Formats: sequence, structure tokens, C-alpha cells
Amino acid sequence: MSVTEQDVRSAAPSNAPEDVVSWVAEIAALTTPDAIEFSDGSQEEWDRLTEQMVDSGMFTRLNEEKRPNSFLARSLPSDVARVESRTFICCEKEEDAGPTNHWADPKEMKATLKEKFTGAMKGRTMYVVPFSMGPLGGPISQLGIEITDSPYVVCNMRIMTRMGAKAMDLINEGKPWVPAVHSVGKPLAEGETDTEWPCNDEKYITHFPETNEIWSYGSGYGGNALLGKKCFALRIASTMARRDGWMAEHMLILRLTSEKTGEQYHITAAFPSACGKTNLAMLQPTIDGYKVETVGDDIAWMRPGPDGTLRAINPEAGFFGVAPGTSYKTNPMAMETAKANSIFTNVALTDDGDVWWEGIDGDVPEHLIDWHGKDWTPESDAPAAHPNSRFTVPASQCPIICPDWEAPEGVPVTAILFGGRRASNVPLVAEQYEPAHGVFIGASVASEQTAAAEGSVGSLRHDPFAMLPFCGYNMADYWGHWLEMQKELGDRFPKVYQVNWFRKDEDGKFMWPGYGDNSRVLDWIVRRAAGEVEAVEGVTGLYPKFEDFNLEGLDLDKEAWDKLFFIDPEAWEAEMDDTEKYFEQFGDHLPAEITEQLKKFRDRIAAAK
Ligand code: SAT
Ligand code: MN
Repeated sequence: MSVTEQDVRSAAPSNAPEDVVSWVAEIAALTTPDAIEFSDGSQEEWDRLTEQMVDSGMFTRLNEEKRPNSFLARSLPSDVARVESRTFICCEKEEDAGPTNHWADPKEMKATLKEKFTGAMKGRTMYVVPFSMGPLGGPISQLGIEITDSPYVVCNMRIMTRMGAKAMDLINEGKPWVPAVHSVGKPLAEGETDTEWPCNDEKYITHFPETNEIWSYGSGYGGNALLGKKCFALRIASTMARRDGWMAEHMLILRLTSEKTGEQYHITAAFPSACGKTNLAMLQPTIDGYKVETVGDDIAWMRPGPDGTLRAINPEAGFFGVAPGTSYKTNPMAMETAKANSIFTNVALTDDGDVWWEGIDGDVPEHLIDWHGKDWTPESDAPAAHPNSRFTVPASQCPIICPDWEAPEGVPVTAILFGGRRASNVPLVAEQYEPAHGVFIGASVASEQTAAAEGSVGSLRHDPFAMLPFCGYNMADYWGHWLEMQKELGDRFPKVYQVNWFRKDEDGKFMWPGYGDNSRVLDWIVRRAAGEVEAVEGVTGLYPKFEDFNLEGLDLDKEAWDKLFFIDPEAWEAEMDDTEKYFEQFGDHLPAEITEQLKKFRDRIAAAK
């Protein structure tokens, strides 16, 4: 028997307003689940759902002593990352989605979704998950409700968002909310037993920016299914932000405090998925005089504050970080954060019930259960953990979480960084010449593809503002919105920097140590902000002087430094040809300021020849 309207009404908590109840009833009538639950975000709910998933085989409980209240899930090999090819922006006009998004006609997509969602939750429980992106009730925060048939999603949402009764209270007060519908797309026939990772080979991750709706079908994984994250906090939020004069960005937020002066600096940084944002957000400086605290590791919502500064909040409540490569050497704070109350997806399981992944501390165990659930030994050919395996952890458990990470009004942003994985051409750091150059820096981000999305890992792709998969509207209009925001804030708009930790020498070795040593770059940036150091003009921007840059304790001489900043005019000419071609696809949506920056760039190349 599937859920009736009456069932929805009796399951609804007393603080669920009528518009919510009738929407839920409508989705229940379409998807015909067997049962319905409204999530309250309580510990009791977490305990019950995790227990239930342990029973069904979807979760493995980890060793209570080593990793208390933590679980491992293994997805199917067909459902391990975001599916950009199946991600759609459904707006009236195709050109409003722009050439870098997959566009679909809203009416046609609604018809398709109606068909796909019909009976999609049969045999399953429908969970109604109210959530807040950002501190509850904050002026920059937003509300949503995700309907899902996956208890895995409910538990992840409890970590990643402020989920449950308190979010419903705000919705009940009449605050606007974004409806998001998710199904794994695997209805169960009468008596059919469930698989450990239900999903469908056909996937639809769809967004309706003009009506603020999200519909996701067929995947249970990460950004495809935790709809508060990329779908809401970036794709839908970017369109809301453009309408209402704020910014939704794929950026970490950190606070850098000078121990000498007590001065606080807040830095946001955009890097494509799986390029080390979590590591930078939790950086342990190798130089003296600074303390780093984490505000967020993936998404920043920024709004001009009453004092005219740009204020940033982290809309999330947890970190959904890449596991492989994370260790006490590379990111001790992430390791500490993941000690308990965490969900691990697609990592390996040790014989004593703990987690393991490539690059974690210690010796490689003699035996593991790999992410497929099969025996693994060091002789095995394939990695034990999937390259995009993840930990879902509460941000509040991070030992260096910033005391103001939940400040509803956000933190004032000092500087904005753009980076990517670039083995060649791009120097360690460059400062914008002028605000429009900052936008040009963001627009011309390119990076080697990672395992966070389907596609061929390692190939170079344009990823403007690290927003390529996440911008909910025409990318060139989004650059226009940036230029508008810069004009509005004038001098108060943070300066933009291009950074690259990943440059390699002719032997293929990284030229910069990265990780904690990236504090040296931050040090230079904040000394620039304080007006303490001069910069030298270069092709890609303003560079630090060797003698100004803190290289103490690092084995990096002038020769190595020059290589880090070496500019090959021919290579840059080729890169600008490619960038110009890339920009051409935007036609007259491309802001004139960007074309002008391209010309200025070419002039600088010519002068360097
Ligand atoms: O899977 S997610 O989209 O949440 C992670 C990422 O790609 O950054
Ligand atoms: Mn991300």
C-alpha cells in the first residue's frame, strides 16, 4: 500500500505549514512510496537510520573504539561521482543557460521527470528533510526541503546542513524555501529485496532556476544526491544571487590571524573539485607568525555587508572531502575531524574495522576489503579506495574551526584566490592589475581534470571560476555579474590572485612543496593587503619580489624561484589563442571588459618577447 494524503498529514509534524504538506502529498502521489517520515534531525533519528542501514547492508559500522559512531558505504562503480553529462539547467531560453551548461526546455524536462518519478519510490520510505544552508535564520542563509528515498542521503544531509525541526520552524514562519526532489530511481517490486547501493543507470540532475526547483533522479552519490550542496548552494543560489545582488561561489573560506598584530584576514579560494580546497582551508602554516582557522572548505556565499565590505558565510555544516591523499602529513586537521561521527564512502576497510585509503599514514596493510567489497592485497592492481572516495564529517569537529564560522553576518573578505592544477605555464602567484583583470583571471582558470566528475582524468579543461559544472546560468553573464559587484563595492571589493601549487619541472617533479608551505603565499598576499610590500609587473599579473617572499627554512634558491615564475611568451600566446577561442562561444554575452583584458594580456606578452 502506498502512502496516501492522509498518511502525509498524520506524519507531518505540527510545525509543517500547509504549503509544505500539500507539496509532499503531491510528490507522494507521484512517487508512491510505501512509507513516509519527516526528518527532525535528532540523534534518535540518526541512530535508527544508521542501524537500519547496517541491517540492510548499505552501511558497515566501523570499529567503535577506533572510529566511534562512524560508517562505511560502498556505491556501485556506475555511481561514484557527479555526472556532468546528465546535469541540466532548465530555463525558458537556451541562451540563458549558456554554451557551457546542458540546457533543457523546462516543460519537456518536467514531462520527462514526471514519467521517471512515477512510482519511483515504490517499496521505499520517503523522507522529508527540511534544511538550512547557512546558520539558522541568518541574513545570508537560505532554506530548502529535500524529499528523498535514500536514508544515506538523510544521514549525509544531517552532517552537511542544519537539518531538521529548527529549519522547519523557519519555513513555518513563512520564510521562502527551495523544493528539491530526489529519488535513487530504483522502485522495489512486491517482496523484492533491496541492493546495497540502489541507483539507476539513467540519471537526471535537473535545475529550474526560474522557479527555484531541483529534481534529481537515478544517483545516490555526493553532489548528485545531497541537493543542498552543488544543486542548491551553487547552481540555484548563483541564479538567486544574480537576481538579488550577492554571490554564490565554489570557494573555501579561511581566517588567517597575524600573531604579531592580531590582525585577521579572511581569504576565499576557488579551485576545481578535488584540487585540495579542504587542505588549504585547514592549512598548518610552516612559517611563524600566523594562525589559520577554517570557515568553510567548498562553498562561499558572499554579500555586501552594512559596512561596505564583502561578507562571506559557509552555507554548509560539514565537509564532504576527498579521502585519498589525506593524512596526518598532508592534512592533520581533516584527519582529526574525521575521527568520529563520520560517514565514509568508497574507501577501503581494514581487518580491524577501520578505514584506509591510498596516501593515509602508516604502512600499507597486508589485507583490506576494497571499495568494491572484495579482498585486496598490496599486490592488487587497482587502488583499494576509489580516487573520488569521500568522508562526510561535521565541520564543528574540526580542531581549528573558526570561532566565527557560524556568524550569521559572515566574515569580511580580504582577498580571493583562483587556482587549478597546472603542470606548466602558470606561476606560483600573481595579483590582479585591476578589478576587471581579477575577473579575467577567474574566467581563464583551466585545470587538469580530477576524479570528482566523469571524464578523462588529467586532461586540461577550462573551468572558469571553478564554476564550470556549478554555474546555474550563462557563464559570461556570471562574469558580468562579478564586474557589477566589483563596481558596486569599489575599493572594498577584495583583490584577486591567481595561484598554482602544481607547476612541474622538466623531470615532472612538483616545483613547489604545497600544503603547509602555501602559507608563504598567503603571507605575501596579506602583506600586500597591508601595503607592506611592493610587487613587480609581469605577464600574468603582479609578482612578489624574491627578497620580499618568506622562503625561510625552505630549500628554494633564486634559480628555482625564477623557474616558478618563468613565463614563456610562446606558450602564453598559444594559451591566449585557446582562451580567446573559448571565450568566443559566449558571443555577445561576453562582457567588453573581458575582451579588453585579453587584449591587454596580449600586449604584455608582446612586450615580454
Ligand atoms: O560530489 S560533489 O559534487 O559534492 C563534490 C565535488 O565535486 O566537489
Ligand atoms: Mn566542490
